[in-house]
Order: sequence, then structure tokens, then C-alpha cells
Amino acid sequence: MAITRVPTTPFPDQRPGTSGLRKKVKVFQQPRYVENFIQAIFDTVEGAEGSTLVIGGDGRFFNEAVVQVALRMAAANGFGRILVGQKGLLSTPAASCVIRKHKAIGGLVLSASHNPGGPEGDFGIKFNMSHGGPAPESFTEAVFKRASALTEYRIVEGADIDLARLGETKIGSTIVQVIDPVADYVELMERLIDFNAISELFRSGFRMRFDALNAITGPYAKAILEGRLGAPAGTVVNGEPKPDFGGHHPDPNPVHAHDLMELMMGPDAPDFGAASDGDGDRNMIVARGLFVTPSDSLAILTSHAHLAPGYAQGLSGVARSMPTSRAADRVAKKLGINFFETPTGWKFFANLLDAGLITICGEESAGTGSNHIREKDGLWAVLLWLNVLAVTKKPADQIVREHWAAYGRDYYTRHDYEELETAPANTLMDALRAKLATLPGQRFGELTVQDCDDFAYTDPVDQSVTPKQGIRILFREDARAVFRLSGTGTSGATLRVYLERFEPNPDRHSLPTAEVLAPVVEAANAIAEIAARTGRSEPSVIT
Ligand code: VG1
Ligand code: CO
Repeated sequence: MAITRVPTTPFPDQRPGTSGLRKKVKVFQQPRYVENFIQAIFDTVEGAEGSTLVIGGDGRFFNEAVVQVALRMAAANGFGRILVGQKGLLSTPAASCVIRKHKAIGGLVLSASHNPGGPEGDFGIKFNMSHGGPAPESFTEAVFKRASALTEYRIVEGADIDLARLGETKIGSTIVQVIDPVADYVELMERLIDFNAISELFRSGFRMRFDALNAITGPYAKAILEGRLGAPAGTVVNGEPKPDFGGHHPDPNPVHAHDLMELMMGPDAPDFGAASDGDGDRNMIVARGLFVTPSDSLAILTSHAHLAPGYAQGLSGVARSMPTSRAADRVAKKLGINFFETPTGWKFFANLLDAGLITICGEESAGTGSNHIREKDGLWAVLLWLNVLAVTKKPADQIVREHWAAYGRDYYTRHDYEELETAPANTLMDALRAKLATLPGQRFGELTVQDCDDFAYTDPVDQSVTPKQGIRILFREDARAVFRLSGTGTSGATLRVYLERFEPNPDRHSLPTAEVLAPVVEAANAIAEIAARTGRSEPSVIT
């Protein structure tokens, strides 16, 4: 086998963000761009020689071409065995599952997740560690450093591998094994979730719609919901993964999954609605006539998880990202289990999961997961919900309302200002930071600032400190506003403003969210001077 050492020069912008390196497809298509980044990863992985590597992606445009390059580079870099999903496909949770099950040293997951696909859309590459989870910042920073000084990459020249056929081939002495992307994942779900109870539920006439938004979860959802659990054919819609997601924006929220929302809010709504994102790690849950916020979903799953076989022993603890509402905190308190607040991004949960400090975790951005893998897991969350519905025999909206009655309701919304110019967006955050000391006691409309800070996280396991993870403003009226800049966007800057207000009074649990949160929105806009500093009078997306 001839290994070619190709001379290269570094690209200055290969610094991974919240979840891997995410750029426009056009950026990744520059000659040597993909190769450089993959080489920087391989140079950073310790013990690559002879070890097992997992490769797969969400099937978006450019996926297969990058898989082929990654295979030939992995062989040139001495990996012993490569497990690659058939047709180059693996959902993010399935990749995490395969890495753990087959004791791989890590995996390359090709995805820009919830970002749009197609030649004009986004692409991404992330590396997951041997525990199956996203690489921590220490690793991604080392990759960035390496990429910034790279002088050559290694590749084996040769024909493309046939990714359509399951089975083994070789590149030099490296074994390439094309695996069924769904099988290991289904087997794991079967151990955690009560498949019999859910089958019984479907047999009794329960109806749901799962909208895969033409992204990766289609084959997984079809295999499990329709194949194993007996849901009627057609339960999964938009189930074919497409390179451009069929024009869908594969972000499962009420705005981008509008067809599902319309159905679930209409007179012919089935019992339950769900959707997932580009790479299958996010979930959207909709009851009949009621969207379930991801923050509420995390709290509800925390209080009901013991109904599923995988969690029958109870939970050790729960963690949520800082901008996620405080609903899960109250459940943790009631159950007397651990509770942690982490920065945004799944990589911060891995240590807590590995150390057994938590069993379940989630983010306001529609990510929920548990210790079964080290990624968030869209379909798992949907199956756990179905398990809860099957055991309690209650409709989903009733479960949510009962939860509010028991714990109070956290009204929640997120305002995104997308594609801002980078400089003013940074200035907005800096100005906000600068005035933190003066805010407590100040009144904005009907709210008064009680406390505020710039969130810094000390990992309880390895004591690493991650500063500047978002600005939190707490109001005396039990409301909160959080500001941070996105780390997954690919053009300009995106400002995220997270707004919430706690309402303990059950008589006030059925109000329109926008109405309850209007004073918080107003105060947040005034404090951050959003309109003046961004020139925008409205957010681009409200979820
Ligand atoms: C966003 C979400 C964050 C999530 C990340 C990756 O990050 O806010 O909660 O973990 O996307 O999700 P940011 O930095 O843009 O706010 V996925 O499904 O795109 O991998
Ligand atoms: Co995702």
C-alpha cells in the first residue's frame, strides 16, 4: 500500500465550535480543506495505530465524498479497523452507540446537524472520543492548534470503497467494515425501552406522526416504530434521507417543523407528534394541541424515566445546560437526586455521565439523552415518551398539565437574531458584560434585576474551568433572561436570547407564552440594547 504524503498549508479558520467544525459546503470544498482538518484530528488522537475508528454522517450533500477521503486517510494513518455505516450513514446517536459497543478509539461524525443542507448549505465534521461523546475543549483546541501548523497530510490513493454492500474489504492492511447503521442502535433501544408496552399501545389504536424531515432518523424511526413496534405504515413521514433534506430546514422546532405543528394543532391530530433533526440527536415532542418545550420534556422524562426498564432503578442525577429552564431542577430536588448546570453543548455532560453523577440530561435546543450513549438522542427521547404514555395510559397533554400542576410552569421562549455582523454582535456582548455590576436593583418595565453574571463552569470531575458561557440576568419576579452567541452558525453571528418566567399558580397555566413573557422580552431588549446595536427590531426566529 502506497501512502502519499501531500504537502499542504494551514487554513486559519479550522477551530471547532459548540459541536465540531461547521462551515458552508463551499468552504469545505476548497482543495485540501477536509484533508487538513481530518489530518489534524488524526494527529491529535493518541493510540490510533491498529485501533478501531467509526465513520459515518447524516447523508447531507458532500457526505459520501468526505467519507471516501476519510477512509483512505484513516488507512494511511494506521488505523486497524474502520466501521463505516452503509452508504456512509450513521446518525449521531448511532455513531456514539457503535463507538462504545465496538470499543473504538473514536469516530468521525460528518454532520452540520440542524443547519440546512445541499450545495449552498452547511457541512460539518466532529470527532467523538472512545466514550462515544463529543471531544472536550482540550481536544478540539489541540486539533485547532495542529491544523494551524499543518504541513502535510497522509492518504492512500485508490478507488472508492463500495459503501452500498455490507461486509469487509481492505485498504492496505486496514480492514474496512461496512455496517448496518441501524442494527446496533435498535438493539440498544430494546434493552432500555419497554417495546411490548408500546406495541400494545399501537395495537389499541394509538396514532402518532414522526416527521424525519428527510434527514437521517427516517431509517431508524421506520425500523423501530413501524418495523418493531407495529405502528401503521405512514406513521413516519419524510422518512427518506436526502442530500438537501428535501428543502426542509432540519431543525425540529415549531417554526421549521410547521407541517407537524399544523397537524397536531388541528382537528384531526393524532395522539402524539415527534420530529428529529439533521443528524438525529434532537427531538421535538408535540402533544395533541400542545407543543412540549424541550425544557419541560426533560423535567417530565426525569420524573417518569423509572417507568422504562432501562431506568427502573431510578436516576443518579440530572443535568441541564444553563439556558435550559429550571423545570428539571425542581424534579431533581423532589426526587433527592444530583443536579448540575452546564454550559451549552453536549460535550459538557460526558464527564458527569462517565462518573455516574447523572443518568439523564438535556438542553433547551431539543436535546435529551441519558447514560446509554454520550450524545443526545432524538429517537430515544421519543421512545421514552411512548413508554411513559403506554404505562400511564394518559394522553401526552394530560401528563404535561399534571406536571405543571405539581411543580409549576416555566413559560419559555428563545429569540434568535441570525446572520448579524460579527463585530456589533461581539460589541453587544461586551457592553452587556461591562454593565453587569450596575444592573442589580435596576428596574426595567415591571421587572427588577435581582442578580446577574457571566456564566463560568467548573467541571466537578476534572475541575477544568470554562468561562464566558453566557450572560444570565435573574429578575426578582422569578423570571430570567440569558444571552449568548451561537457556536454553530456559519455566517456572521447569531445572538440567542433565552427568556423564561416561572408561574406557580395553576389558574395561570394556560396563558399564551408570548403574553406571559412580554415583560421579560421587553426588559431583555432594553438591557442589551438589541435594536440599537443590531439594527433589528424583531428576532429572525422565535421558538
Ligand atoms: C446549538 C444549541 C446547543 C446544541 C448545539 C449542537 O448550539 O444551542 O444546545 O448543543 O447547537 O446541536 P449554539 O452554539 O448554536 O447555540 V446539534 O443538534 O446542531 O449538533
Ligand atoms: Co443535531
